[in-house]
Amino acid sequence: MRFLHIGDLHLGKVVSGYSMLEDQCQTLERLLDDAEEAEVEALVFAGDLYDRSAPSAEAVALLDWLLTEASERGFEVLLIPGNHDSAERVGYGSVLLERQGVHVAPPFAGSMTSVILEDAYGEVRFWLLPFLRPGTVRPFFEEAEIGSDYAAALGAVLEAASVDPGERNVLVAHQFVRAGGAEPERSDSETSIGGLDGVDVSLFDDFDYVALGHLHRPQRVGRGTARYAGSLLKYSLSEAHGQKSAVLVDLGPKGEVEWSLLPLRPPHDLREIRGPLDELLAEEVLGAADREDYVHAILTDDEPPVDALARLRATFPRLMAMDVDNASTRRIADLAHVQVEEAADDPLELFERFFEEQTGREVSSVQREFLNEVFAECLVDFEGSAS
Ligand SMILES: [Mn+2]
Repeated sequence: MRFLHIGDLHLGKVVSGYSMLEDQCQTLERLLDDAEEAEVEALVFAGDLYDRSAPSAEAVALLDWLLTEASERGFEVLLIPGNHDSAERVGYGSVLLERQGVHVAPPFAGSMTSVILEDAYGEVRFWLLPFLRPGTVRPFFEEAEIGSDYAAALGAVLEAASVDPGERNVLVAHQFVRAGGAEPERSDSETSIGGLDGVDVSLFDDFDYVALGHLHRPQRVGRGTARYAGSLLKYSLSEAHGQKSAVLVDLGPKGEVEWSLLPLRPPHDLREIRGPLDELLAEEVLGAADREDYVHAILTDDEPPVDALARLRATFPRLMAMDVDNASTRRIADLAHVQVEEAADDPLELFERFFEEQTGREVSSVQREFLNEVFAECLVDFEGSAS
């Protein structure tokens, strides 16, 4: 059986003020085409379908379209709610959807549900685990010592499910999973803190494949058959350098699992450009890539022109952010580590030293005159309020 494992959709997400809805829609449509082409039987969505637990009307309409389209194209669809979703809202109409081959994990009510699909080798059991917190699990396992321990909570749920390791089993889950002591690679668009909520992948040894959602960078967790598919799009500047993908999984007879990455094809990339402004805006540079992309511009000019932001915006309609990285900003970053060796009695002198550290220049006489005035005013205010 061949299925496609897809990670965090976050439908309705807004990044740096830009709604991602249109890009999400187009990327999903291309993904459905690719899935058809690859003769995939089932689509597995591993949670965070929406970006918010109370999603916008447009986001709901997009998921509605996705499920309808997937079902009409003949795919079996499996989905679970993630930590961004409301399990109840995602579960709306799920009994009716089931009849159309759309299998939604219901809100947790004490046990893990499963769906059986069949292929030439027999049955494959897909276990659908909604995102779980210890507090959600505790009331159903009063004998177990769960407390606030994620591993204990998941362990209790898995044990109660009595997974038959002789069968073919696939787990769909949305948790923070690590392998041994190794920390997975994180992205800025994730909201999990990834401390106490981490569980070890060895908890899932009975499953032939583990389809994970939660972390936004595509990656394996220990073994190659336990994976985060990664998010549908790049949802933060920290993801500019990666490539998003879905995982094409082939289940053979028990014990035989193969996988490969299917790159996602968003209409606009999110990328980082770095250099002096004039270079970034040079025709030959602009001609080499799509200026409709989401762009994070990092200027390295010693003194960026005052109209830099306006010129970037005029060239890149989807400019996400502009930052400056030059000797002066690095010095500021370094200042955090500089110890003040001796405190100056005179605040003006202290400021002049700070100014020099930052800019590499001495305060000019005109600047000193201005500073004198400002300091005189401030110190009066300060001494006035102190009394
Ligand atoms: Mn997520």
